[in-house]
Amino acid sequence: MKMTFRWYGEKDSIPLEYIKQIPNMSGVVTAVYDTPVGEVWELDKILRLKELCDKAGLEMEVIESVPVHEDIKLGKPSRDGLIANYAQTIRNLGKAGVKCICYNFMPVFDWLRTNLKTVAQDGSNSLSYCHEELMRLDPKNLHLPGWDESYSTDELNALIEAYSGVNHEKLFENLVYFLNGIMPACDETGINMAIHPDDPPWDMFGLPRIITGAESYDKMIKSVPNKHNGFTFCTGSLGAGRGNDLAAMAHKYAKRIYFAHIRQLKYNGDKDFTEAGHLTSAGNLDIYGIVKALVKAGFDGYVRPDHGRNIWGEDGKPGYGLYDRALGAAYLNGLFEAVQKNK
Ligand code: DNO
Repeated sequence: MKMTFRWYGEKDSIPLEYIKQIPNMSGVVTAVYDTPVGEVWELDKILRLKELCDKAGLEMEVIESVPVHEDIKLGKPSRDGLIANYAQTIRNLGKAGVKCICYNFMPVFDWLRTNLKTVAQDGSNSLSYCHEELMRLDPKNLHLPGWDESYSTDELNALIEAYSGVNHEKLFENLVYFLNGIMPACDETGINMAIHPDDPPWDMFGLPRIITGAESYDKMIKSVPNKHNGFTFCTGSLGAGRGNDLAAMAHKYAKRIYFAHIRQLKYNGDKDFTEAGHLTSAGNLDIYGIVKALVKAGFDGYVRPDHGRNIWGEDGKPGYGLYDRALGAAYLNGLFEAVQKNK
C-alpha cells in the first residue's frame, strides 16, 4: 500500500512540505483545476504540478478527479468527442507517470451534505447529512466547496431537466460506453481507472445514482472486464448505505480496488450520519476490519485518509484540513503495519 494525501494544487492552503512531514507519506492525490470539464488537460500543466511534487519529495501517481462531462453521462451525440478528449488526458497523464485516476459518474452533483460544520461535544466540527433537511434544499441552487465544478442556476435547471429521460439502466449503459471508449488509452499507458462510489449511495432529487454497493461492483466488472476498470473504495460513501458489508466488499474486490478512501461515520438514524475521526471506536464502521480484509485479500493500491474534522482551532476546507487527516494517516499506517505483520 502507498499512503497518500489529497492536495488541491497551488491554491491549497496546506503546503506540500507539511504533507511530506506526515510519516510514511508517499505522495499526493491532486488534479489540474483550471481546465474546463471536457477539455484535454495540457501536458505542460500536468508536468508543472508534477515538478512541484517532485521538488517536495512527493509522488504524483494518483489523480482525483478527471471529471466526466455531463454529456457523456447523458449519452448525448457530443460524447464521442468528449471521450476522445478524456482518452487524450489519460495519455498525457501517463506521460507524467500517473498510475491511477479517480472519477465518479454521479449526475450533476458530487458528494452531498447538509451541514459542513457540525460541532461535536469536544469542540471539533465535521460534515454531516440529514436526509429530511436535504429533501428541503433547492437542487437548483446548490453549491458545495470541494466540488470539482459548479454551475449557474440556469445551467443547473437545464441539466436536471436533461436527466429526466435518463434512468438507472441508461446511466449505466452510458458508463459502460464511456469505459469502453477509454480502455485503449488505459491499456497503452497502464493507468487504472478507479470509480468513486456515489456519496451518499442513493438517488438524489430524482437523479439516478448507480455506484452504490456490491451489486454495482459486480455489474461493472461483468460489463467491462478489462483490469484497468476498477474502484475507489470509499468507506464513508459506501458505509452510508446501511446494507453494505464493507469488510466483505474489501475482501471480495481487493484486487480491483486501486485506491482506498478510508474514513469513519457515526450513524444518527436510517440515513443520517456525522463524519467522525478515523478510529474504529469513533463511529459505526469497523475500520480495523476493513483494513484487515483489504490486506488479507492482497490489496496493493493507494490509500488516503479521507475527510477529517476541524480540530485544534483549524478552519480548513470542509473535510480537508491538515491536522485530523494527518492523525487519520498515522492511525491507518499503524493498522496496516499491524495487520501486515500478522498476515
Ligand atoms: C469528496 C471526494 C469526492 C471525490 C469525487 C471523485 O470529498 O471524495 O469529491 O473526489 O467524487 O470523483
